[in-house]
Amino acid sequence: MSDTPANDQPEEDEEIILADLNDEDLTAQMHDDLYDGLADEIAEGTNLLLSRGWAADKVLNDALVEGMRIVGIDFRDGILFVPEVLLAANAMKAGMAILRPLLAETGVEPIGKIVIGTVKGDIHDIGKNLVAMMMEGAGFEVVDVSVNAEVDEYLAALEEHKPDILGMSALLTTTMPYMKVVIDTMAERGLRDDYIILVGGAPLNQEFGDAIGANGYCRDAAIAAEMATAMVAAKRAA
Ligand code: B1M
Repeated sequence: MSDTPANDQPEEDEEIILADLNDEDLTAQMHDDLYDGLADEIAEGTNLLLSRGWAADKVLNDALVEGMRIVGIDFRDGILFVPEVLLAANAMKAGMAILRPLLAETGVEPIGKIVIGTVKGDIHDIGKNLVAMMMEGAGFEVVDVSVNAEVDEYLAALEEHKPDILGMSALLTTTMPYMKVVIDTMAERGLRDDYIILVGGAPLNQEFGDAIGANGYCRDAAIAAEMATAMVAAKRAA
């Protein structure tokens, strides 16, 4: 029996030369590389597509956002887990870092803006960071107020950045009530209806989201990005 690979099948570890691929195959390969969290390859693919005359927003949408959409589906369905998604998000950021100045230059508008942070008393940031990255992948500009965010920090960020969405994360049953403090303070100051408010975090559920007056409870980062996209589109259409 021969130990050579069957016919024309490439060997498992055969190196793929991105520059040798046509645009369609390169885009498909970038989806795979994003899925596998290969930041260097994503940066190389992004530069290659740009060098072939692709507009920055086309590279963003067809190569990166589409790749991240596939990652998001498998994350939602339990096929990919947090470490893989963080690597994919990191790879996406490598491409975004190249595209960001070009997008700004050509005046391509983000589809919306979100201020996001983990609430006061809570330093869990992995889920919040994933949501931020997924939001970036979906085309949002993200302002991250980090962790342990007090109501005044949220309000200052809303005032300064004028986002469409306020996103809040909480991982502790002791900190999740603080979301209501933020929403109530916004209501007291007549700001509540100016923003779409999305909340998430492991101990939350839909009932809690409804009870505190959020516009949406997001079970995971993929749902958060989907919900944000749909709600901003609806707000723009209204
Ligand atoms: Co802590 N911790 N922790 N912890 N920790 C939990 C949350 C806990 C459930 C563990 C347990 O006991 N089983 C428990 C809470 C119990 C409770 O409240 N009933 C707990 C505790 C008790 C604590 C301490 C109090 C422990 C101590 O010191 N005695 C302490 C509190 C510190 C503080 O915040 N003040 C503490 C500390 C820590 C570490 C620092 C060690 C570390 C955090 C590191 C970091 O974040 N940089 C940590 C970790 C890692 C966890 C667990 C193990 C994992 C959390 C995580 O990152 N999950 C956690 C147990 C668990 O949840 N299974 C636990 C992965 C992440 C991707 O999921 O954050 O749920 P998640 O985010 C998801 C969704 O929820 C949603 O999308 C994300 C992605 O799909 N989502 C949003 C989240 N935020 C969103 C915001 C949105 C939308 C969607 O806005 C639009």
